[in-house]
Amino acid sequence: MTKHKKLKQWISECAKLCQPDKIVWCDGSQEERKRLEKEAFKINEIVKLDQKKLPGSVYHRTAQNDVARTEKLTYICTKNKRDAGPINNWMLPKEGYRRAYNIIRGSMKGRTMYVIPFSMGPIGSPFSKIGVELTDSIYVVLNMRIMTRMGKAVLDHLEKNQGEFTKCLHGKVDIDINNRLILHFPEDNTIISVNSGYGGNVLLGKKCLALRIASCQARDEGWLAEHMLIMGIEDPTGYITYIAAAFPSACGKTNLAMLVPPKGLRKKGYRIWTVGDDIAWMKIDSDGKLWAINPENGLFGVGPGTNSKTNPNMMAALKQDTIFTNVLLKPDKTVWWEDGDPPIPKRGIDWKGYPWKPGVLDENGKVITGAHPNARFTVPIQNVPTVTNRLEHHHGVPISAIIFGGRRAALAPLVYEALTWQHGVFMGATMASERTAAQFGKQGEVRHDPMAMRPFCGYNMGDYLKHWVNLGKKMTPPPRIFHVNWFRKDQNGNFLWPGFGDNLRVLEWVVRRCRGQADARKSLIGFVPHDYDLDLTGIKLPKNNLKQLFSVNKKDWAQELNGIKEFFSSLGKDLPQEMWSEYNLLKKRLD
Ligand code: GTP
Ligand code: SPV
Ligand code: MN
Repeated sequence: MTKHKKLKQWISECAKLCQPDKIVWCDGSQEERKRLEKEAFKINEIVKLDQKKLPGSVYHRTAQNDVARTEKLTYICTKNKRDAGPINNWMLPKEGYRRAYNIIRGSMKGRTMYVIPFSMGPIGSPFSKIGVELTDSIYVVLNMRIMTRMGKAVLDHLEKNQGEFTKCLHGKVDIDINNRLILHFPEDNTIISVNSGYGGNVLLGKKCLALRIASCQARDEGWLAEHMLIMGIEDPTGYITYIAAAFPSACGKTNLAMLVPPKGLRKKGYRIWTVGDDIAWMKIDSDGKLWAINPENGLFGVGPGTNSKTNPNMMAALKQDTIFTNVLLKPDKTVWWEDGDPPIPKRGIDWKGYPWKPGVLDENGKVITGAHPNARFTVPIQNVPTVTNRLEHHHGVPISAIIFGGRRAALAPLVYEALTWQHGVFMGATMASERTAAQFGKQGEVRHDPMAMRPFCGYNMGDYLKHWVNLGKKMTPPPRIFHVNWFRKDQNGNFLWPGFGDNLRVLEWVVRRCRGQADARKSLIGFVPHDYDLDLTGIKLPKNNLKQLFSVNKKDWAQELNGIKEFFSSLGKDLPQEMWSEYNLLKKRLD
């Protein structure tokens, strides 16, 4: 079985609890993949797609009640409530284990329990963390194969060092939303997920380990685990500047990380390198600089809206070896989603499994979509044409700028730069965004989402912000911090900024700021580019748009300040004093 004592003991305890018929150790081989796919085809857990048009790709549908992360059912279990903080759902560890064990007990009778040893980060890197996920879902195994480095090499490494690992237990049970729980035990380095089959709830290396558990480890060990993309921007001289950017779920990380430079900038010689699209682990190295790795090995991206115009690199990546979840299945055994590549199919089977035709309305008069708005694809990062060659480098890449951003129809300008690190932390702490389909709840509602970590910070939000403030003092110098908003709209509800590839026009200014090559103007809220600092060659942007994109409306900001005050107050006395000082400074500037 294994020479790792603790692992052996934990697995036998879980087997006794869940009572699977069989235990299968995953080695990560191609033979294993073929075998598991075959088994899953047989029980209809996945569907084989046309192997000429989409070689190596498969299709999966989740239960209708199980299409996004369920934040209400996600808990941090700590001995003291204070450690989970005012934002997280909290439970006592004892209570958490009792409830989860009662749900999962005996639930794997007649099923197989798969053992997945996986590494977040290159195996053996000082950044990396190992986890072992036990699951009764072949879909989870097939996804973990893509999303992480997994199998025999990881187990060998773990055994050699008798090292620590995160215990990740997942059981589908009955996919019953009323008994669904996603529990994190940072004090025990343990995760338990029951009654779900949706990515963010069950690919336990991703949000659960690499953010919620890792953020606690990062607090204790002095680094950062963040909901950020990482990309390299190569300028015309061949110099690559690396940036990390935090946007809430479904707000553009994947798209930005692999953007195609618009013609003018491409001609100048700009090139993009994709390092990661969702998670960044960042550490201060002996040079006093912040270095980052992407702990993942694949992308779990949003389908709808992805097409050859908005994201040609992703469309190229999806040509093979992809798992498509909750998209439209076409009669020719290929796939499609809303705002995907034309033509719109004449018919197909929708994400719920029903026959579908475009334009048909439901009983409420709403168009029935072929794909769920949070339909996703799972694809190896090596498929992306712009993938960096630094992915396996144990030291990662040096980060020059950190970018925060959200989906704000009003208020936030296209881009502005923090005056200091501490001001930048305040900008991140006061981020707000409209809710998207990536999580259950009222869509479009603006909510505060500090550093895009509201659903993912595994400890007290106040302590988390204090950690950010403190780390800034240890770097020489710290990265510059920026805020962007690709989603500002005009009075008629149209986006003022074209977005996607054109976002590089903003990033060019960011990069040039980092390299001391670009000027800025000081506004009330931070540094902004002069009109002449943004290269708008070849873009058809109405003149008034730029003015609107950068307008700072005092009345709107006064209202924003009220919202910030209310939000900060809700964080209680754990919020670091530095955040209130920045609040007062901004208030003074605006008065
Ligand atoms: P998660 O995987 O949930 O963390 O999301 P993400 O942050 O990676 O978001 P993603 O890049 O998948 O984009 C989500 C949605 O935003 C898609 O529908 C995109 O088409 C849309 N989007 C991305 N970038 C832009 C942009 O610059 N402008 C506009 N208007 N829409 C964008
Ligand atoms: C997100 O919701 O931020 C995602 C998708 O990246 S999930 O893995 O489901 O959390
Ligand atoms: Mn995400």
